[in-house]
Amino acid sequence: MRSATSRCGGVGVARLAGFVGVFGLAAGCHPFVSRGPDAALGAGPPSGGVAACFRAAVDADHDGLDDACETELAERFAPVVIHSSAEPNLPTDVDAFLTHATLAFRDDSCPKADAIVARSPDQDGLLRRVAHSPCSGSTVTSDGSRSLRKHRTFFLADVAKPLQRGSLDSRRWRTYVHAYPNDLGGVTLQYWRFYAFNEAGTSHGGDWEALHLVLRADGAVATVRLLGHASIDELDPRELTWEGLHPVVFSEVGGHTSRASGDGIAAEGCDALGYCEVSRDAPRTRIRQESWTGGTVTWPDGQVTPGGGLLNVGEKSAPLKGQSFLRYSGLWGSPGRFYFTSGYWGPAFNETSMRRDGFVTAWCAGMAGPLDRAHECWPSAVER
Ligand SMILES: [Ca+2]
Ligand SMILES: [Ca+2]
Repeated sequence: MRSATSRCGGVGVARLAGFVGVFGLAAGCHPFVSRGPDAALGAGPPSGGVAACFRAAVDADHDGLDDACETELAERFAPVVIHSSAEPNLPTDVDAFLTHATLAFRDDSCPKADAIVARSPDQDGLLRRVAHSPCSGSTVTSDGSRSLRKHRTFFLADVAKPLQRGSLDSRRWRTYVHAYPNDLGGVTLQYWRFYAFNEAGTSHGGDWEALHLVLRADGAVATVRLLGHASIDELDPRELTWEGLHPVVFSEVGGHTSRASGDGIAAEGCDALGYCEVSRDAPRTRIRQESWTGGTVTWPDGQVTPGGGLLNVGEKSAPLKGQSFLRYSGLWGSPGRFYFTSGYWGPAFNETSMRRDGFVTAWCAGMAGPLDRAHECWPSAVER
């Protein structure tokens, strides 16, 4: 992430708190595409609507929503992700990545605290690690402590160059879904994707990106949030292209930030010599990923391969299907010389639009319902 600016500019979620669904457009930002707005604006919630999800039969993640209904809703609205044909770092999934990963600890003011903790950890192996830094007397955990400036932290070391490419097997292109009740009386759907490396203006290991769909109680899409560079861009649904109920988002080349169009995203595959941009309508400029279960990936040469589908990961306090990586509070790449050349955090500790008090906006914006937000939305300790 973090290599360019959004065409519409970032609108901080905090600034819009209380007005979500009322103001959709940033000042000076006009809708540039409007396709399938009936679907986008709410003509097509799943049968039974969002209300059906609040009649929970099985609620293993304790958010007040029926788990199967969460997943069904997520499948219906799952995005089409357009990657550049020039993308150097393709998506992958957590389990494939961890196979080649090394968990370590670093305190940059106390070299004797540095340690290799585990090689090829599984998801559970990321948790319940404790490091004591003798210089400061600090005790840091791998599933609660968050290092504000990435100075004293657990981290997954940058993987070797060939693995930075990501998965050439598109069945590994997993999309991780976080669904929860929101303060509009509806459901927020977050779609997270993971990359082993970010090769852009500021390179770093471990990159997580997401878009959020904020559904109202009637099942209509009130707002689309795209994780930007330092803030979350809040868009009216009419600013995106839709294929039925599926929003189309464009991933910045190398940096992976989600955008509403391919404008300014470099690509290969144009007929003309010189600069070339990603276009949804020019197959040779893009890799088209359908993120829903059973969806496919279409490559610039026309080849079609299976996609990785969706996985409803549950909540940080109660992960589903063994996705305990949510609780890992360290970095997904090595600490670098600078903040922006260091690995980033996973979804539940994500830095984008994080509030000064540590509230993880990218994970918890507008969260309502029975979840314990004190536990769900803040790290349990903050380090330097
Ligand atoms: Ca649930
Ligand atoms: Ca959930």
